[in-house]
Amino acid sequence: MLERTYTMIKPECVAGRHIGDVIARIEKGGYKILGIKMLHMSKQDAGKFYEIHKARPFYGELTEFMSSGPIVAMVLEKENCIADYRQFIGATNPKEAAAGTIRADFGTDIQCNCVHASDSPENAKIEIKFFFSERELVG
Ligand code: 3AN
Repeated sequence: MLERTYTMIKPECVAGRHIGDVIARIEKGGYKILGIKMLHMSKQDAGKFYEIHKARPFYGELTEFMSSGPIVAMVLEKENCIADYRQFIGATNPKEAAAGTIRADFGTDIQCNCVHASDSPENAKIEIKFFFSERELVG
């Protein structure tokens, strides 16, 4: 089934000038970019976006980090996009990510792991809507 996922290039990866590297991997991996924008989230925005992690001990640190600099937000489309893309980017901890994945190659640690990816169809819908209107996505 043709699916959409939400991904974002995190602040440390943007600051490290890896936007082009990550986008090249995504395109070569067969993912179609339906929408793309660069923005700097406020701490409040980051808090809302990561609301599902509110109870986790790293929530404060995570929202601080995600609002520390600009991010690149994207909507991707492919067959089985959500699960495939999570496999494609590698494990949350870059040290455990499979060789050749985006997180293994450009991530630093569990927080600075280069990219975010939606983890379910429900969350993909919510996350896409958080950043993009339908008008901002190509058909
Ligand atoms: P994923 O991004 O692979 O779905 P989750 O859902 O476990 O991973 O975590 C969401 C985000 O929270 C991660 N992308 C990571 O940046 C951050 N995170 C997860 N675990 C930790 C941790 N132990 N310390 C700091 N940040 C963490």
